[in-house]
Amino acid sequence: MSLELHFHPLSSFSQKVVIAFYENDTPFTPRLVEFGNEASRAALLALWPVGKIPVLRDLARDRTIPETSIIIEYLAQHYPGRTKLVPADADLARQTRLRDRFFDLYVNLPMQKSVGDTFRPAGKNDPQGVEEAKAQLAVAYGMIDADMATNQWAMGDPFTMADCAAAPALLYANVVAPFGAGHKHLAAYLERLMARPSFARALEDAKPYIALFPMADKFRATYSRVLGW
Ligand SMILES: N[C@@H](CCC(=O)N[C@@H](CS)C(=O)NCC(=O)O)C(=O)O
Repeated sequence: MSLELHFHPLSSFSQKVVIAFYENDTPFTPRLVEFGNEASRAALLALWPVGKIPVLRDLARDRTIPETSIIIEYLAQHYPGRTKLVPADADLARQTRLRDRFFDLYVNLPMQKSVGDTFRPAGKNDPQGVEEAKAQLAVAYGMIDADMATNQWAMGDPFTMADCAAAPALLYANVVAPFGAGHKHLAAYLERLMARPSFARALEDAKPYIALFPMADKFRATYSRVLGW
């Protein structure tokens, strides 16, 4: 198989790319990255010294492609399928990229900041940083809720790269900082995302690893009705 994805099924940015693969039934060989395993980490760093997952290897073209948005653009260009993850129209493509960046920068990263803080050694926590991250999430929630009052997906009708970015970011963000009763359009959007077969399949892949998530109990309590975990 030409495509190898170095990733972890629990990682939000990995799920973003896995959704893109599953949308178009694009075959790939999964390569599990385990940050706690020195050999696994060294193999990742040899591919991409920044050390972030996921990273795509395209053996047919001998290319290494890091960064989720770039990976999805690469798939859309070289392995297109029925779901047009990046619209052909230049204007719509730019709007898709804006929304994709929005979910990465203003939902996924502040969510990660809050989760990452729980891994810090005692005395090294960053409560102010976490507070700022949660304030950022609150702003993003309000903006997404307003958009989703009239939209099915981030770009309206078509499911795009922006929805791939939104799904895992919102899934975990809702555990870290629950949406609350005032964001019913946002909550309905996450429900639609979770019902989307590509994301449902990515979540099944993540299920065996959920105990590794530091807020696993809260995750199960939040989603037991929908996921049945
Ligand atoms: N901008 C990157 C972010 C990737 C990212 O933050 N991945 C996380 C996992 S969800 C990671 O590798 N964290 C490990 C670390 O920071 O050491 C992308 O879009 O690919």
